[in-house]
This record gives sequence, structure tokens and C-alpha cells, in this order.
Amino acid sequence: MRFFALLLAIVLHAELSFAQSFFLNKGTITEKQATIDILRLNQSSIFDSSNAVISISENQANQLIISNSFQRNLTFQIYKTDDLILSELLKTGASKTIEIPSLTKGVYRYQLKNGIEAQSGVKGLLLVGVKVDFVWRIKELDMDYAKAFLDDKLSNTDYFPERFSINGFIYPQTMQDVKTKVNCKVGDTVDILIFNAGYMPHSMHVHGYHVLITESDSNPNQTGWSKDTFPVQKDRYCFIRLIPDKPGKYPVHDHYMGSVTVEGNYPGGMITMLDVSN
Ligand SMILES: [Cu+2]
Repeated sequence: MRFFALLLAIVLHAELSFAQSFFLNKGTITEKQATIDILRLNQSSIFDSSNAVISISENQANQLIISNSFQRNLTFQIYKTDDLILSELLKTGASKTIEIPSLTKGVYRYQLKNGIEAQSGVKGLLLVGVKVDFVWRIKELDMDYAKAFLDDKLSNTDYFPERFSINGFIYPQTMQDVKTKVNCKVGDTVDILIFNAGYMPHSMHVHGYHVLITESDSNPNQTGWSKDTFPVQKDRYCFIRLIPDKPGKYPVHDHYMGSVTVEGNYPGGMITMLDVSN
């Protein structure tokens, strides 16, 4: 009996180590008094407006199980910068087990296929063997694009985003999320990965401190620079390291002023905070 319990524990542990489940959930957001359905990849079957960060181990095969409850078939893809790693059809109403090949350590992204499906805004990070203290997934949303995705057609309007978020949250919601607002102490080493999941560049501006750019596929020549503002291009990322030299509460925000509004009013959107104590 004890032997079988042990065997079961080993089998369950192996399952947990390699297979992770995710859900494409449809939910509602409101902007400018309009409500719209959006699709997001979440870790549970309950909708939230962020796209999950998928973390897997390097140099070993992994499995993702993705449930597609949306009304159409969708194509899930993984990219390393511009290189397509895999592309899998997710049939409507079904769960699909995706075999992820052994990948080298690094930052990858998942998304739905470019074109109509990409308008859904389902796009996020696949971290392979990467450990980091905070992830800021920065993104803007054009309601017309989201609507065009639901209608299964390409948007024929100019791109004019209205909603700007970090990890799916718009300021002041960002203040309530412990994974988005940075709480730390003077002298701590805080590594932050910033990923642009939108369609346009965003230039993040840090008040109070300079940060070290430790890695960037957005602007590789800036690696090693100490800066307070740095652009992050569409589908690109950078790692920054903060070692605060003084206590204080300082904002971090996109330098494009449209991004720090909500429904046309400042402040809102793509703003978070560094809260540094002694
Ligand atoms: Cu500023």
C-alpha cells in the first residue's frame, strides 16, 4: 500500500513538473462607456485581463494543455524574436496538449497567429529558465481591433488605442497588484523584465533612480547603460536592474502622454510605482 502511495506521488509530481494548463477565456472590459469582450490566456478558467506568464524549464521537453472555449478555432504560436518556434491549432471547445521542444534559456513569446487572430491581444511571455523579480507586460488596446477580432475580420480603421495597461491593469489598479507595484528596500537588487505586447513602441520613464539595462533585444546596443528612460519596441523586451540608493515613492510610466490617461483623463493607464523603504 505504502509502495503504491509512493509510486502515485512520484507520478503526480512528474505530471506537475512538465504539464501546465491554461485557458483561453472571454471576458468583458469597459472603456469610454462601451463594453467589449476580449480574449485572454489565463491560468484558470476564470477570466482576468492579463495574459499569463508561462514559465518552463530550459533544456527539457514541456507540455502545455490549452483549453479553447472561444467560438472559433485559433492558432497558438511561440516565437523567439521573429523566429517561429511552433504553431498549433486549438480547436473550438477542446483542450489541446502542446509538446514544447527542449528550448535554450531565454525570453520567448506566445501569441495568436498574425492577422485577424492577433487583434485579440492574446500575447504574453514564455520564460524558459528565466528568474526575475517582476514582469511588466506593457500593452495598449484599440477597441475597434478587439471588435474586428470578434467579428472575424481585419480592422479597417487606423490604429487608435484607448486603453493602456501594465499586466492587464490600468492605473490606479496597478497600485493594488503586488506583481506590478514594486515594494523593496534601499540596497536591494530588483530585476524587472519589461515586455511590449502591443502594436506600438513604449518608452518607459523611471522617476527617482537610474536603472541598469542588463539585457535588451529591443535596443541591444543599450545593454550596460544606466538610464531613466528607455524605449521598448513591439514584441521586444528588456531587463532592467534597480538598486535603490534612497527611500521614496516614485512613479514609472510611459513617456508617451496618451498612455498615461484613462478615458481621456490624466492620470491613468500605463503607470506603476516604486515604493522603497529603509
Ligand atoms: Cu515622468
